[in-house]
Amino acid sequence: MTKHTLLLIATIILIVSIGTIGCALDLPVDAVDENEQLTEQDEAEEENEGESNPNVFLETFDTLDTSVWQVATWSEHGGQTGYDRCFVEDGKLNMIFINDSVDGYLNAALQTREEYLYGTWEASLKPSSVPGVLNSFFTIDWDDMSTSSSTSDGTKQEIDIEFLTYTFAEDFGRVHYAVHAEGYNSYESVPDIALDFNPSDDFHTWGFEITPEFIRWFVDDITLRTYTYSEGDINITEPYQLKLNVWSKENWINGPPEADVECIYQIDWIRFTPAE
Ligand SMILES: [Ca+2]
Ligand SMILES: [Ca+2]
Repeated sequence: MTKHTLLLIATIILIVSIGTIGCALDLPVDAVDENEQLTEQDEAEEENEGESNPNVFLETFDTLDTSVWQVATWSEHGGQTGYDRCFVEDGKLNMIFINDSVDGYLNAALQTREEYLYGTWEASLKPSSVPGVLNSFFTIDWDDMSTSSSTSDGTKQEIDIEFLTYTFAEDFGRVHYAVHAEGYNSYESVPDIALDFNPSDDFHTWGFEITPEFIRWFVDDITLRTYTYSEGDINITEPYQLKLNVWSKENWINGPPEADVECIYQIDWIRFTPAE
């Protein structure tokens, strides 16, 4: 063999060796990628438990889908709502109240375009830690959608979860529950339910089950209150929209919050599982 042939063989061996090492290095990298994908998929499946049921409504707020949600752009509870204070960021819906020193109360609200009735609502919520604002999660039959003559001719049947942020303290807080309907006496939690944690410290799963006989409110699978229709005047009988909003006033909510401070209410996901 000539020197050139030897050099050629040596070069080929070197290239094959580098290729083999490259493949060997590639293997664990691929394995890590697969693991990462599996982990993300597992997390999504965990968050989307029940997704196989086609009747389950699940919103994870990866985007703000305006075909599902109507973002309020009107004035309500003495404040102007708008897209600026109702937006998705990092997989979470942010709803912001500002006691603006120039423009006054700036609110936020959004509601489903579809209607729902019996079933269980769950939502991962983290209310604002700033005292003096109300953060809500509620049902409202504002409009009887079967009639076009009026857009406010619903029963006003309403089921509330309301956080009054002034009640929050270290390892403590309160949550307000209520049921309303036009022309009927309301059911309200008085005094409001005491909690052994501050709801603004972290996300918790808040929700209620609505049946033809009762309403049951819970947090993280612990039942906090049950209202049986036979103990009051109001039955939930009509389809409703789900709505969330942030607002303030002096009495009851103990507002307003400090001027120009962003009071941020975060919602990670919302799920509705219809009754069988
Ligand atoms: Ca109507
Ligand atoms: Ca989310």
